[in-house]
Order: sequence, then C-alpha cells, then structure tokens
Amino acid sequence: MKLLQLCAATTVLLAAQVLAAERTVTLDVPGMYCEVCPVTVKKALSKVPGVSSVNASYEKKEAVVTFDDAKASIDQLTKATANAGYPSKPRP
Ligand SMILES: [Cu+2]
Repeated sequence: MKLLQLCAATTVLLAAQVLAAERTVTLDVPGMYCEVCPVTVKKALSKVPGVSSVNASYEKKEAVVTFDDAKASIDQLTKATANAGYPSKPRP
C-alpha cells in the first residue's frame, strides 16, 4: 500500500516536470496609485521562486509575470503582491 502511494506520488511528480513550462499571466493590481507602486509590486513578485520576469505598469494597473509553473503558482503570485500591500487577481 505504501509502495503504491509512493509510485503514484512519483508519477505525479514526473508528470509535473514534463509539463512544466514558462507561463505568462497578467495580474490586475487595482491598488497601485502612484508611480512607485509598480516598483514595490515588481520587487515582491520577483522574489517568488520560479518567476523569471515581471513587468508592472502603473498606468495599466497590471503586472505581467513570466514564471515556471512547476515552481510557482498564480496563487503564490497573488499572495506575494497581497503581502506587499497590493491585492491582485489574474486577468481572465
Ligand atoms: Cu505608489
């Protein structure tokens, strides 16, 4: 039974690695109210492991994030901005 579980876990892990890919997501960050805000948002997102690039725009109130979806999730990204004081949502 234990062995079976281990096998299943290994299979999932391998599948995740095979499917791992760079993804780009646009986050709506409505709380950015001046030109310094995107700098803070960018810093917070860049610290998330797996994030390779961040482009935050005050004018558009958005952050475009490229990340490795095997290392980071959209959930982690929105949490990182929220922790920095800027709640965000992925743009559909
Ligand atoms: Cu600001």
